[in-house]
Amino acid sequence: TRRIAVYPGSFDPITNGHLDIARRAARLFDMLIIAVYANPRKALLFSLEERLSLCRAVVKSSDLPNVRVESFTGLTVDYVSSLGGQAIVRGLRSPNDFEGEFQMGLMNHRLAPAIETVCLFTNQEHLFVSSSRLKEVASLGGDASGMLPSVVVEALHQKFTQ
Ligand code: COD
Repeated sequence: TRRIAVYPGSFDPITNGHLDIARRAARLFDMLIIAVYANPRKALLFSLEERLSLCRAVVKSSDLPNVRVESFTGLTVDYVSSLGGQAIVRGLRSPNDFEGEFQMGLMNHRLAPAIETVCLFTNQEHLFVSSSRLKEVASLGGDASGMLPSVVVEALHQKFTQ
């Protein structure tokens, strides 16, 4: 059977940290879906359409033939089930991330015992890469290149000079 994993997130916007997790997870599964959550409980900078199109542009330029980008609403476990998927992929940077992922993973397992959460550790170079911090850096005119795909650097620049 084809092994399908879903990497869900806000991706507001996608960073090199996200991309690294996606690239590594894509090697573990037949298909990886980067799943952009439509309405996370966070203040968003980018619309759903913008977050999707940035993810798609990044995947397209990254030679990841078994990675697709989709959006979803509702429960992550329901979305994974609807695709016939087996796993949820998440990334861990810190004990703080672990706390949140642990709680979410246990809840998701309770809701859907057949779906496993697979957490990958961040690469050291992406340890302090986060969408929220990079939005702050970009909004204040800092240089975020090297931490973000160039198409995202450009999109942030557009947002903050509009
Ligand atoms: N290195 C490694 N991993 C990273 C890095 C980095 N530099 N940056 C981010 N990550 C990881 C994050 O730790 C996370 O695992 C993932 O990448 C995505 O991060 P975000 O911030 O874009 O996405 P989140 O955490 O806001 O996504 C939350 C969801 C949308 C997945 C969640 O709210 C959800 O599942 N919502 C649907 C409703 C639902 O099912 N709720 C019940 C859950 S129990």
